[in-house]
Amino acid sequence: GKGGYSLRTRLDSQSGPVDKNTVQVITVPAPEGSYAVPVVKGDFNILPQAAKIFIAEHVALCKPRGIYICDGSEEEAQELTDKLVSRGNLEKLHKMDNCYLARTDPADVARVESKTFIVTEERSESVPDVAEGVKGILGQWMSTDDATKELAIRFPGCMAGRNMYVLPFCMGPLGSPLSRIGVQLTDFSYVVLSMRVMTRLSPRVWDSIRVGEEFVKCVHSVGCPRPETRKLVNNWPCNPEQILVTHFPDERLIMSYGSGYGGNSLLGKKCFALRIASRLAKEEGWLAEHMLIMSVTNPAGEEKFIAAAFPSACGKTNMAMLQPTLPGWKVQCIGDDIAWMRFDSEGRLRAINPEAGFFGVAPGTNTKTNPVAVQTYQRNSIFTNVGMTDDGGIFWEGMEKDHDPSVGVTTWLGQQGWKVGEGEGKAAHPNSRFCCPASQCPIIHPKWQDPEGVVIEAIIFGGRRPRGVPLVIESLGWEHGVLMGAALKSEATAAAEHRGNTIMHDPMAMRPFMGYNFGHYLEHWLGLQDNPDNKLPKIFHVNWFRLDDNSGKFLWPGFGENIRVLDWICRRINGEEGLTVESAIGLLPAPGALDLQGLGAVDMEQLMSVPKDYWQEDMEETRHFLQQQVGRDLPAVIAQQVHEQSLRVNQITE
Ligand code: OXD
Ligand code: MN
Repeated sequence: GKGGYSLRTRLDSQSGPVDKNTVQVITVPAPEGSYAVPVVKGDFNILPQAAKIFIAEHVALCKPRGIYICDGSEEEAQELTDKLVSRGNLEKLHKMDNCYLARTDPADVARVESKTFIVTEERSESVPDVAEGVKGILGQWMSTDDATKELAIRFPGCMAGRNMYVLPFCMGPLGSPLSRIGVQLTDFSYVVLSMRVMTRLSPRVWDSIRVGEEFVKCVHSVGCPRPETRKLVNNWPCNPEQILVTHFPDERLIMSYGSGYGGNSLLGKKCFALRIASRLAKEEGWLAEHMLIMSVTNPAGEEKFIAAAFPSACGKTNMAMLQPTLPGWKVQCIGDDIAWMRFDSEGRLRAINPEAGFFGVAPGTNTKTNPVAVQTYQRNSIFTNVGMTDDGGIFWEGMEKDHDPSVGVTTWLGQQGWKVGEGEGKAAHPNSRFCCPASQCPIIHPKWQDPEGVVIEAIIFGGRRPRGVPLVIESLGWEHGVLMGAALKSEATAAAEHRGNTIMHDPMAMRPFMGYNFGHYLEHWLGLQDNPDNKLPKIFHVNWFRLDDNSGKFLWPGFGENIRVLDWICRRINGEEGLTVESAIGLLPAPGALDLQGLGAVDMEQLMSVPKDYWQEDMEETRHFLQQQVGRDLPAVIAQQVHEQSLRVNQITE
């Protein structure tokens, strides 16, 4: 490649005997002489050459004690599960059906954004040209040289005494032209079990590689070679001081070290399906976005597909599984976190969910906020860092009404006898998760695995905005819609280290997941309008979280009642007239256009108001943010959109 990270070793095909009764042994050239390793499961010889080389290079580097080639089968999952149970990494949840609980080292509980980097030759490929003296928040760049050095400190010998699991996986339905394949190497079987839920883990991927399909190379190590020098907590292997998550988009390579937790270790998700994929998408003219995909069907049976981007922990999973309160309406779910979208030959925007499972934030999920998710995770699911009830069920904050208070809870920290309302601290970590197969979702869309994808007709952006931002706004056009996404902000959640009430920028909900320069990303979005054949979806902004200025209570009930907003959006897609009034910040529902029947009192005037002073300040802040953070890479079209909206805001008469 362009001088990128590479071991430059060769596999001279020294694989051992193929006799079923003898162990296959692979010998690879390593810096200090050849290194031999047994294949403890699978047949190395039948793998495609490109995969053999990838594995051999990393065997030479990481020095595992065995190679375990996964096939994704039930039996394999059972074997790995049993082993993790016997080692105390997993605990069976007896009240549920084939469900397990994992407790991590409390030092390994979250995506580590500060240790996450995009590695390219040129800085400008990865991050925008920020203003002098400004710390960029739209991704972090590391030079190839620095990354090579950092990895050389960590990876050599990092899998000593552990198996290297080899996972062939597909993001998106197997065989779909919109899907992409990858191979992950990992030294932690919890990661194998989770990847088996979240991706299509299948030996069919080897066939695709054999016929020359490009695969994303994913290398993951918990960074705990044996004999262990670091005392494990909860027997959870990790190396928090040394965490490093690096992406090499030019080489389609991810190298992640030190963490066993979700986004850091399930490399198909954020690392591949967002960071690497957004780069692929830029090169190839499609979109990889942090968006749910849902379908909404009205009482007349008319169906629309919608994609929606919200920053983490804004209720994206809840919205993807919304239970409409309006009679006759139906919502079905295609995905809750990531959308891959591409215009087809007829100019329709086709979307697939690249994932096969839900990896949802547990706290706050209950039979009221998301009854569908509750049904989905009753079987074949892995819970991480939640509380466990004495009768072998699960518990977390927000589940109080679904829980018998006389039953004790063991907290995520292993503290026994914790009781609701009495126990100190929290039962579950705020970032605790459920990991469950999407196929179990009772409202999963029949087309959720359709290789063609579904046709997206609206894109929704949203965030937690306690002040100033109306319930729903329709953009004035594509460019204005891209500004809505670029200016996306949300209130920091209590789970984060940031102080409450701070509103943080999270452009396109992609701030932690950008795979390349955000200015170029905006150009890419704007460029989609250059093809006159493209049927661009309408763009909206929603805010379920506006507070009453006097009482401080939510102005809008949210959850299932959000169908009323989706109803309006669907009618707007159909081009229904008379539904809007123009405001300085976009089109708002005309009085009476939202179906509010049976809702009780809602202060629509406050909910829809566009306060001049708030928006003057907001536009100034947005302009400043884009200038500072995107700097010279900010497309002129977006700067112009900011300018025009500022002028409109200045003309508000109150
Ligand atoms: C997630 C996230 O886990 O956005 O989906 O953090
Ligand atoms: Mn997410």
